[in-house]
Amino acid sequence: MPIGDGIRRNIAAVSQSERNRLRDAMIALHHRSYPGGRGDTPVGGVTYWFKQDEIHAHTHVHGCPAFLPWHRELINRFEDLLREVDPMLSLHYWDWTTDPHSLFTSAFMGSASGDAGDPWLSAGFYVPGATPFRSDDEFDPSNNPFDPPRDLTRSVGSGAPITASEDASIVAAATFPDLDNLLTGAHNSAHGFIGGTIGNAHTSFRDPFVFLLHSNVDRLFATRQKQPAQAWRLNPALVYGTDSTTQGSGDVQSGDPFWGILSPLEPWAGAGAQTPATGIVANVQATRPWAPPENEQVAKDSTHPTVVSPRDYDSFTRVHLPTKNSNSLSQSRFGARGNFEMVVPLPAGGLAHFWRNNDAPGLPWSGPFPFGSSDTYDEVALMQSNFSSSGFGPGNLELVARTGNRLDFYWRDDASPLTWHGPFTIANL
Ligand SMILES: [Cu+2]
Repeated sequence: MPIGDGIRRNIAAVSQSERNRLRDAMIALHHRSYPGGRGDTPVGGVTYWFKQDEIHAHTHVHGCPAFLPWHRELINRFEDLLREVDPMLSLHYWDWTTDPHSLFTSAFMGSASGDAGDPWLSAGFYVPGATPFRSDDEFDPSNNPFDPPRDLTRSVGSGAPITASEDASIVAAATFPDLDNLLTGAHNSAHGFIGGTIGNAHTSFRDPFVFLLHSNVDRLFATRQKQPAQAWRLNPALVYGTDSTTQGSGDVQSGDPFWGILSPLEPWAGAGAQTPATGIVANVQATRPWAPPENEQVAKDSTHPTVVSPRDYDSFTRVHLPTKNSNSLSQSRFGARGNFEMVVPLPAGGLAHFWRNNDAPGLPWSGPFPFGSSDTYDEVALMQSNFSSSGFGPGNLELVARTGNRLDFYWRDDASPLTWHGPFTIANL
């Protein structure tokens, strides 16, 4: 599992040394601050770490259509900050169908019950008895995001909060509103299961574990988008279904804002980015540096390609693309122009056929169509011959696949139903 490949992994499978680097990068974010000082309006000098809680508190994107895309933007930006510290890192996830207790140590996420303690206490993520301090009431007018909270607590339940079959229902959700509903429910249960600071929607982003939890929320959203033959879920115009035209309304100060898919992603878009066309959520506080004097606003909404396209997770189905000089791609005589045909080894074993219709508008690829033995192949060579099952062409596909020192032969009829035959072992060298 190479560090630095950009893939977000199940944190349970990540090495201790990489976990240490992730922890150290989070702590380093508390040693970097945005410009300005505590008494500025809007407040300046907030550390990159405390900024996460400030962002969350100034927007409260929950129970509304923008919940999933907004949190995707938040964690992607957080991953980018981690990579400013250590470019090799990815924001890994907690698989909430598994018991997280092994993560709650003083070397990684802190205690599972009571005070979180180290590593966060000595890093200053919370300061018992601090004055001034950030209270748990987000709407307390004297609350300043510059200040530390006085505590960070947990009361992790036993076992795991969500079952594999619940995850499967989330991924199988027919519509975006169904997905949003199911995933919100599981997410709420996961927050409650960890308990303490993360169990309160107003303080949850004071606990670093929230990013491992939200990476998993995002992974399930992404996994549904990446289901085979559902490419429309990666299309900004289609992914949100009947939620696509929802506008913002409500009020952050009331604790009940409603963020639509048309809403700009706040606070990064700047407090003035909302218009009657996007709908308006009232009382969004200006948040630096996406406000004067830095003015680093970025105007995006949930349909922006960087929000619709997920980052990479280890649980996606993926294929090993050929890296050697294997002729796994060729142009056949199927169709008028000749389709492209490709066969690649699957990481879990077997082979998969893809083809591109070179006569259709948009030149669409189809596949993967798995076939073959369960052996893990290293490379393949593919061609179309003038043998013909139909008797009159266009020609069968012929394939040699190598696993270790063994060469296997497969062939596919050029007549419906286009069946692959094999493996027939050619040689074991
Ligand atoms: Cu959450």
